[in-house]
Amino acid sequence: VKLLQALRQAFDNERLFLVYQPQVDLVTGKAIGVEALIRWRGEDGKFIAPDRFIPLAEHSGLIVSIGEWVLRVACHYQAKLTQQGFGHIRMAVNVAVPQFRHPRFPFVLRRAIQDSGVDPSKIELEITESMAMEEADFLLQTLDKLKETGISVAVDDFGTGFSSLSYLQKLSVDRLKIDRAFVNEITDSRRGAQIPEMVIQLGRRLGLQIIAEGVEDKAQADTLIGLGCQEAQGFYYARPMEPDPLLDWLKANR
Ligand code: G
Ligand code: G
Ligand code: MN
Ligand code: NA
Repeated sequence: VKLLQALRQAFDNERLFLVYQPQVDLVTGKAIGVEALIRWRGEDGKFIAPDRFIPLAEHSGLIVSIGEWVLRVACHYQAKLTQQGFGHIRMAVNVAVPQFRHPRFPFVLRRAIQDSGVDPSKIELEITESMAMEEADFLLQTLDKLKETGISVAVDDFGTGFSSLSYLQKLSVDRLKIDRAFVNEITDSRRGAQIPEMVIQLGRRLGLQIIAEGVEDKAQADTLIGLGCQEAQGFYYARPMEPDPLLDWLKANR
């Protein structure tokens, strides 16, 4: 309860901010996108991890307001990137279940796009695999409505949830994000590569793009390239950065 109160205050006092982690084309190594990630710096200067406060925000419903703010800031930042000559950079934004379930969400999304002037094809919503399963029927209806705006959709943490294959075929998603737990084991043994390999093949069959998250070294990147994975995100390429350092990084990595 105390942490939730502190979170409310931090949100009201604008002590939440976004960092952006590059996503690259595995073969060329060039940036193709970024993921917006929320950060909270407490009054003592220490960071509180999103893994701690996002679940709290979800249970309390505060995530609906926070999520709207995240979406608006991320859209504005993509529009700024476009002005700076990085219009091709896709902006991935995490969306929590209560946000998605909120009847106003399609409206909130549309307004964030309009107000920022961002090209909606450069906005990608990340929904978690568990959400995709639990909310399958609801998602089926909502996703189509959201996609009318021109955005794309990725399934985050893919491979952790044993999703049924039938929903993947029905849902209009564009990309699967291989969970970093699998990427972490990919070079351990032949077995370690089996799930990523399967996900990549599944993506190919279903016409979905694949991005691997949590890539931390060259061996992992090379293995993923060998498996036919297109895109990656992880500390090997870049850590999440604040807007100005990210722009510098993009300029240096053009
Ligand atoms: O940035 P970090 O790796 O610490 O993020 C930890 C978790 O918090 C991840 O699962 C990520 O999806 C989630 N997260 C980060 N930013 C946001 C956000 O803006 N909204 C939601 N719903 N989750 C986020
Ligand atoms: O669940 P989601 O994909 O939204 O979470 C992204 C989280 O993964 C962020 O908190 C980010 O800080 C973290 N992350 C990004 N790259 C790496 C990496 O290479 N290794 C590890 N351990 N975490 C990473
Ligand atoms: Mn994510
Ligand atoms: Na993830």
